[in-house]
Amino acid sequence: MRPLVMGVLNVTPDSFSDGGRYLDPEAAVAHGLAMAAEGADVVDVGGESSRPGATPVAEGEELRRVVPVVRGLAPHVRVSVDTVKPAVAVAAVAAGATLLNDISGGLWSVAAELGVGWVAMHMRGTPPTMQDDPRYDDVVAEVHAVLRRRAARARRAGVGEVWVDPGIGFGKTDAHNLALLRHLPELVAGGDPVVVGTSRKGFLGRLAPGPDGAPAPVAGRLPGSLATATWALAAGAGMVRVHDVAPAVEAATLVGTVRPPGPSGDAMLAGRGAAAVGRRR
Ligand code: HH2
Repeated sequence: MRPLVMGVLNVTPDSFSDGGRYLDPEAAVAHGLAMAAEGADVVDVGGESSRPGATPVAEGEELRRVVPVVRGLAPHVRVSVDTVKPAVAVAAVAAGATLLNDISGGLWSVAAELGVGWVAMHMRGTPPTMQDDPRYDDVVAEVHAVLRRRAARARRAGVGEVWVDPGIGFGKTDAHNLALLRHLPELVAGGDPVVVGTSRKGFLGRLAPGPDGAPAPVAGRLPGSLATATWALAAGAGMVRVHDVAPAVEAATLVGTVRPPGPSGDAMLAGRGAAAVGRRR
């Protein structure tokens, strides 16, 4: 069984890489279906950008963006909703979403009440200011401890499918991101299936600049996105969140073939994460 791929679908005017492209619900649904056809196991629909410095979106506007797109996609592919607002989570689940992708890491009781899966992502601060000098004594230990605590709390609350995500780029310097990627095997060893999202993020451009020394622009970050997704999968992550689905599916297929079964690999997805797999198309 190969690890899973979550395709990103931002129904926003201002997301850092695909902002403005899928504001029209028809265009958004068409892109979601195209990602499903490329092999995405989950399409992650978001109506509020969380890029550094992003301005929060009003609840009514986020509902207006997200709900019709979830409704259009849910009969065809598993849909997650990328939101921190309980009302948006409730409406998206009513429209067919079965997974809450929660960058705040605080919606476990909502997931429990709705009877859906939950992705607990780690974020320090909030998007408007999270990149203003983030500091940790030991970023790996602190992030892993927070995620383990939240996952345990969610399971106690009755959430049957819990994923943890170190939140690359969310209140983290480039060095923090690298440390979290380097130490992914320890997070995997904790036993909760792990999601990782590096796709097209700014640190890739800074760490692997072009021949002229300039940071790679968003459009030039596919190699870095694939390299880090492959790294994460090889380290045992159960799912990667990506914009470019087709190459990620190919990478996931190859890693799934090479990688021995591990805590967040085949055995995990066949066990505790079975709900995720069972609800795939
Ligand atoms: N990253 C982004 C948004 N949601 N969810 C999880 N679980 N993990 C991530 O790393 C993650 C996430 C940011 O990327 P994107 O959605 O492309 O951009 P924007 O926030 O500008 O809409």
